[in-house]
Amino acid sequence: MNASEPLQQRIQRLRDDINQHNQRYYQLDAPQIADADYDQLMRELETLEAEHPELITADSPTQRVGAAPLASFQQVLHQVPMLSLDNAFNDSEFEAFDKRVRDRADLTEDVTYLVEPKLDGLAISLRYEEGLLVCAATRGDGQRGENVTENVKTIGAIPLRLKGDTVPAVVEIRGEVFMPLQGFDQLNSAAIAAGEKPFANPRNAAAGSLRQLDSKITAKRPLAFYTYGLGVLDGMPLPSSQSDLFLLFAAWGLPVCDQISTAKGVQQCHEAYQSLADKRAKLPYEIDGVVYKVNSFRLQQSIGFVSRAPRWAIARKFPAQEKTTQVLSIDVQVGRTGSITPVARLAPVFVGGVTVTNVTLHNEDELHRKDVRIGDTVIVRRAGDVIPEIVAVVIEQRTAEAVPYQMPTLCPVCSSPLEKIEGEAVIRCSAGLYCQAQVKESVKHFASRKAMDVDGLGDKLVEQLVAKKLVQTPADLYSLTREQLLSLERMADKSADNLLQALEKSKSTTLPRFLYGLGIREVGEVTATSLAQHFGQLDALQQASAEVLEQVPDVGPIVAKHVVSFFQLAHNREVVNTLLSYGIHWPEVKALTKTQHALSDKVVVLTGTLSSMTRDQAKAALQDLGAKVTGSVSKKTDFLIAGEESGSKLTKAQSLGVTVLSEEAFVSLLQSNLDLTD
Ligand code: I6G
Repeated sequence: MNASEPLQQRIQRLRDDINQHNQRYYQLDAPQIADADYDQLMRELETLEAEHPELITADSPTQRVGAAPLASFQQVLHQVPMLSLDNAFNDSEFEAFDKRVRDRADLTEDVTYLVEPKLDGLAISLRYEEGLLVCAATRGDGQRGENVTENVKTIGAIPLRLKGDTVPAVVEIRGEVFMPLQGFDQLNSAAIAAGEKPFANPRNAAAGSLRQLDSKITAKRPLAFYTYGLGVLDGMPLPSSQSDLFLLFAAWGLPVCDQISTAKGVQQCHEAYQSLADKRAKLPYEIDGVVYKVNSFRLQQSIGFVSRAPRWAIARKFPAQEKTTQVLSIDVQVGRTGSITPVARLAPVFVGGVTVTNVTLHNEDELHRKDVRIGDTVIVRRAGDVIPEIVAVVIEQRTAEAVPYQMPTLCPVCSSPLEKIEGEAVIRCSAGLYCQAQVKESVKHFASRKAMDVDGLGDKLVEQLVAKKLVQTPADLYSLTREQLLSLERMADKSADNLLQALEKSKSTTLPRFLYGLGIREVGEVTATSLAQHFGQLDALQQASAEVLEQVPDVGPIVAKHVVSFFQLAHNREVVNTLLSYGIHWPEVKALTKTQHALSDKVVVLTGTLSSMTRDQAKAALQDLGAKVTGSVSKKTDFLIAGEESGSKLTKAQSLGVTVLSEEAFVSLLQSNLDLTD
């Protein structure tokens, strides 16, 4: 007889019982035992495993407490890409989607959709091999995410092993990690009580908690999870529909949202949307819309995918939220190039999932057009990740004391005169880098993600470095010493070392990033890329005249003038030379020939508003690569580049199966030689 048999059995029974209680607690919201009794079971299991470490298994509930902190997250390549969803913002956009679905599938009858709330959390992929959770990864860019397995193991709602007899050899479960509202409120109350900064919203709290290098911190955060879909499935046939798949998920012990339903035809879909919109305020978690998916997998397969999203699913977003609040004051901020931006300081108002206290009024014209005055009651709007805005003043509530705001005539930071240039909407501080506000902003810009990407050099740190005069130009960053960093507030040994390492790493860059980081006026990422490709060498660019610069595709007289003036200033030339002397380097720029690039010879249409470049710049960059830019979408169109608020062209492109590129994808395509065609 095997002497360890009873012990193994006891351990297995404890694990089964604990897993069952976890499921009842986290998924069914119906605990069957008191917390103290649950703790007792856990303690017994821990004791037995401590006495017999050879019996510890990867799926034991004791393995959920968190592991040793990581230095960084490893990258994970998604075997099946994690796609995103197209959006519909009103009934008619949803109806157009339904029509496209029926046209593609050649159907006249109503389509059955699975309808689920769109949780405001973050998407994650869970890989189970022979039922055991072996890897959890964030969505990342859809192709590659971060390995957050240790953190995910601490989430009680996520099974470490799938249940039942139907478990496949390999399955990747896609779902949303989120923070329920009650847990979020408790976490934030505790943060405030401890004098720490609270999270802006449950989404940020969930993301911040999941991206902790120390999984013991994640273990303390009240995270939850709902399953929504599938990546890889190996070793069993796919069920016939999305709703059957959810039954399978539940049988495997995965958490499935109890607000999922099916709806047949447009009318029932609208009703399901309205029903969730009505319930929204009472749900224990935040949702920002409703997801519709064609229910039948056979139909889904016949409809297919476009670019980075399935054609058989759509997210119908709830409308932007609006609230009223009071303008407490108006002041101005000084930007990197001295631009003076009026900002309204508001009585804090919770709208669209965040507390809004400041809203930009963009420039003097906008301030006067909206006629926002101190003391006014205003309507504030925020949708999704969009920056909040003042929609209008509630004129009926204006008091006699509310007088129009006068823009200052002197810079609020350095007291130099402000100047307004003919034809420009903005007013600028005339002091250039004598103005400490402009110094701070230019250093922040230089270190930013799209420029030199100095990890860990946040705004607050730059502000301290500039205020203490340790940094006055971007080049000064590279002469910072460990001692200087340690003299800053809240800077520990490890953070100082990490920052020095990040600065060292940033020295290896690309010419477009470096040029963009210099902060030359009107030189965004796209223009920086064009300049780098045209000149190849920094020297050649520095010496170029305005006429020569104007030969670069998206460079007009204004950009050319700014580039020339930038390099004419001795101070700027000195900063560039010092940066190079610290060892900043980049690989040689190889100009791509037109036929090599994924966009060459392609027919491209631009639509919507682009944020990092003008339409003309985008057009010029495309033409330079040999693309043909046309005004309307047809079967011959290869790519539609869709900015914000794209309208009918996007709908048409989707209905014709044209590849749609977001602005981000377009910029990375311009900067690379990837072929994104489906
Ligand atoms: O059902 C879903 C919910 C949320 C999704 C989804 C999602 O993204 C956050 N994304 C995709 C690509 C699909 N369903 C198919």
